[in-house]
Amino acid sequence: MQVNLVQGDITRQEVDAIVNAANSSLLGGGGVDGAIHRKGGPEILAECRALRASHYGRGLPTGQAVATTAGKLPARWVVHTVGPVYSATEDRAELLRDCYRNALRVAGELGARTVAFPLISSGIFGWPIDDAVRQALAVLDSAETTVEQATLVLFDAATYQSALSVRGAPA
Ligand code: AR6
Repeated sequence: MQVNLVQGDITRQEVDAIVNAANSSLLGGGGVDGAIHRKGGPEILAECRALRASHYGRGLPTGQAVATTAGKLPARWVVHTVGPVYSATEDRAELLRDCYRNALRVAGELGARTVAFPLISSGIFGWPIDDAVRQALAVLDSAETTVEQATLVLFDAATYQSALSVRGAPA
């Protein structure tokens, strides 16, 4: 799979599926989650509510992933995943990598060829940027999948520059 880093807003990505850094409630929040629901419209929330009423009565567990429509967004699907809250005393990196693995698996099962990811857990959930990039690339760079292209979308210039340095690409 080809892995690209871009600076931008994930809601504008012209890809088959975008990944949402959601919370277990699946009912929206701030950050990228808020932006996706705001721009995607109420269809996404309606499907999230249906998921809560059926398979995910207790919410979506951390590290797992589930898809809905992307509503009015250019993408066809939103794959919701729940990153771990960063902890300085407990290593939760495996759960963070699970988010990328499971979101990619769900996207592949849907038939998505192109998938955009935000830098999961690196905002409200407090994961240090450089390590968040390392965990994302550890999964994406070695993934065995039918997805052909993954784009890691970094929201601001500083995060994008950090991601380029972590990858060792010229800035
Ligand atoms: N496009 C791309 N990246 C974005 C966008 C955007 N439109 N907006 C923010 N980011 P966060 P988390 C970046 O906080 O840390 C929500 O309330 C942001 O700069 O969205 O996993 C959920 O409901 C950061 O680098 O997600 C959960 O409760 C990255 O996306 C909680 O926040 C992730 O930041 C999840 O926290």
